[in-house]
Amino acid sequence: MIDEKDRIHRSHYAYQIDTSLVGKMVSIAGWVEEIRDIGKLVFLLIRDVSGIVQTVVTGKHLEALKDLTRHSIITISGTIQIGKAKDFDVEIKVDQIEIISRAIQPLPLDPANRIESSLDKRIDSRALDLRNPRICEIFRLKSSVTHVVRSVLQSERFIEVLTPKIIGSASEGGANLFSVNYFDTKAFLAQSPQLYKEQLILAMDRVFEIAPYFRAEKSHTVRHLSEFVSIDIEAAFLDSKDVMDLAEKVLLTVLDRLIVTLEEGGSVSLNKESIAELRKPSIERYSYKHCVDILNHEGEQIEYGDDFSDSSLRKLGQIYKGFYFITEWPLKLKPFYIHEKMGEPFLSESFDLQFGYLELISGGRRHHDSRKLRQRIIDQGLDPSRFEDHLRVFEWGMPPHSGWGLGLDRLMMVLTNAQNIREVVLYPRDTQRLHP
Ligand code: AMO
Repeated sequence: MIDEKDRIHRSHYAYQIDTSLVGKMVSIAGWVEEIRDIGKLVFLLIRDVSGIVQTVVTGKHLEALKDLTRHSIITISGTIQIGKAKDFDVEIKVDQIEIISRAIQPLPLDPANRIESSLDKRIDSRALDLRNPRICEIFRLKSSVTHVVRSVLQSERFIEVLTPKIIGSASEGGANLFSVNYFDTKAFLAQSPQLYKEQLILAMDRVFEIAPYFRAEKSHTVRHLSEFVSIDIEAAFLDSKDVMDLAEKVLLTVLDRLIVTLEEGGSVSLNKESIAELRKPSIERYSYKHCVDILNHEGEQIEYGDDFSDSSLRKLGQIYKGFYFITEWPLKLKPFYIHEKMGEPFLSESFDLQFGYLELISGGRRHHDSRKLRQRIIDQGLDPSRFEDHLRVFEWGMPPHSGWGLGLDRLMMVLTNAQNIREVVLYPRDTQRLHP
């Protein structure tokens, strides 16, 4: 039988080591962030996912440190004592030490950030990059954000679903599709859950999905990836305004929860003031027509019906900082499933949610009449025979419905003030990157 004293296991995470434990034996496990050799003793700074602890190694235990490299995985048992270092109230006087897994030297990057690495280099070695607590925090935050979104939507009676990612025909029109060999035929990677989420409200009334989607985006920008995560909702008997209200509720709840997290001192990668500044009582709504007028007034030359170029959106983003909706886009700029505005057939019951120049959400009311939907597919130059599986569902009693898709990665850019979407995606995929 193994004597309990000989067993090295983790009794505490770093964040739990404090003055209340002085005189107690603890065992921690983590990686060596720093080795400070001052002769008769060595200070090892051990980091784990929760924080950092100082440990003091003396006497016979120094032998174990021969060949020890930074970032090696180590377990340490010892007694907590009051420390003299200004950064640590307490330290662990080492009684037992085991080097579990040695890290090579030199490592491809220094997660402690003493030597700065480019974003590309960091992504090349992402697993190691995440040992930087600021970077790891972005992804902990992303996990909290999806948690909050889920709880808001579930409290509104939405059912979480997962729709196929390998599909037989395009969901958003033909462009930007990745094709894959699917046994003896050709399949595609889903660009969005659009058609499935609409079909599901036939019986399920309200559905949402949080999942990755795939677009063969040729342009290399700081806001487009070939694989991105979207939060999609679809709801029966709600109109465009209703689902805009819901988007606003989701967003403001996310901001409120983040503000609470920050007040509790819970995040290193967020700035409380900047999040609080984003949290307005409500989100302004401007019509497309209003935005065209404003932009033309600012010297842009836009005809009603034109889409906004990148430079127009950047100008608009300078005028309307923070979150705002652009509503009632020209119908011709919107996908076939979007419903026209009642009484104004050239406009649509649609909206985008912007943050400055960045589009975060698009959504709107959908067609629920199968004949109109078929006609819109034809009008957009698409082949209705490719949509038969979808169109037949609309003959089984389809309720009026609306929905939206929110780019989670783009939302994380806003919340963490990242200038490049690749900062907030673990393993980004783009025209130039398929590894790691
Ligand atoms: P849309 O194509 O506008 O709408 O996509 C919805 C949201 O997803 C995000 N997004 C992207 N993020 C990163 N990289 C990309 N290549 C990328 N493409 C889109 C954006 C965007 O606002 N079916 C509709 C939604 C709906 O009407 O319900 C759709 O897919 O934040």
